[in-house]
Amino acid sequence: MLSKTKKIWMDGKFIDWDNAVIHVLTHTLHYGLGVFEGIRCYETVQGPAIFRLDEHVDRLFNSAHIFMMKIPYTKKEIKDAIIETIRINKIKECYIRPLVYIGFGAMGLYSVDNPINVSIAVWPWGAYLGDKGIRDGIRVKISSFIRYHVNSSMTRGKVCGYYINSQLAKREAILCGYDEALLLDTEGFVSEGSGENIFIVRKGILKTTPLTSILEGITRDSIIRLANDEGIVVLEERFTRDELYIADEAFFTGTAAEVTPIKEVDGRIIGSGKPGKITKKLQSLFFEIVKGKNKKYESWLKRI
Ligand code: PPE
Repeated sequence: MLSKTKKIWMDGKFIDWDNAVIHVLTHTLHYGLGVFEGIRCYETVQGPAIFRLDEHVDRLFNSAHIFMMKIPYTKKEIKDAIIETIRINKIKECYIRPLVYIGFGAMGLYSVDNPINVSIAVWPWGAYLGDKGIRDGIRVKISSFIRYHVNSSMTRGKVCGYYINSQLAKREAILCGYDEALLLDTEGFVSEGSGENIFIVRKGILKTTPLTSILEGITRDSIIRLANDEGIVVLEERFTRDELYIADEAFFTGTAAEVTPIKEVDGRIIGSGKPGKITKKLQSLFFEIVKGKNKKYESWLKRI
């Protein structure tokens, strides 16, 4: 169960956690059209810092744009509300969940006159795939469920309904004794995890899925930038599950999952079965940056 904080921002007002409720006929609850973000705020020696706030808020507005939802606030208002929500809850480190949803009004699929509501909640959230997962790596199963075709549910938007596919994949993977699922795209190439992007390393080259069948991950973007700065060659190129099986290293990236090494896929050990050299290098750089210990990437942190 998640730990409560004090207040949740709902349409411009701070509401006590236990009173942050909505009507059962809220449109999004029935039909899944809502957009959201997942952002992390880390504790640093100079106080809490939000990682890549601008990019997350840009993506929230892009998701809403794709699905023709008009957010009744400016980007600045949303950013200020996020910062205020962290301050009012007096929390040093947290996960931040802004949600834009279609409110109570008409039912049925044509809901253009319903209100667009916004909420922002924060709560403490540890390692998504476990501390042991971050340290030693996780076991992954290729899902029997396929990532949506880009023309059935567009993958650039971070949309509520998109996650029924992820939940089917995740449940299947856990039921089979694995830690996480990896989905293939409609053409059979590797796409992404239930809530993560994927990278592999082969012969010193870092490879990640191109953006056509995946969410445009902000952690993915950060890792590409770090790898470039470290002189590691990065290819955004499709690859198959057997290329993953014979990779030297593999890891997942995501706001919740951070940088999580993959040690096994479908019973095949990846590389040495331990987090590889490049994975460890990028992972430690990532944690150094988010925890405010690397001045070079200071512009990625919004200090509050
Ligand atoms: N792909 C998917 C499908 C996805 O949901 C996420 C984030 C990513 C890639 C990585 O994107 P980014 O966070 O920008 O690096 N998944 C969010 C939801 C997790 C949840 O269980 O809720 C997250 O990590 O916040």
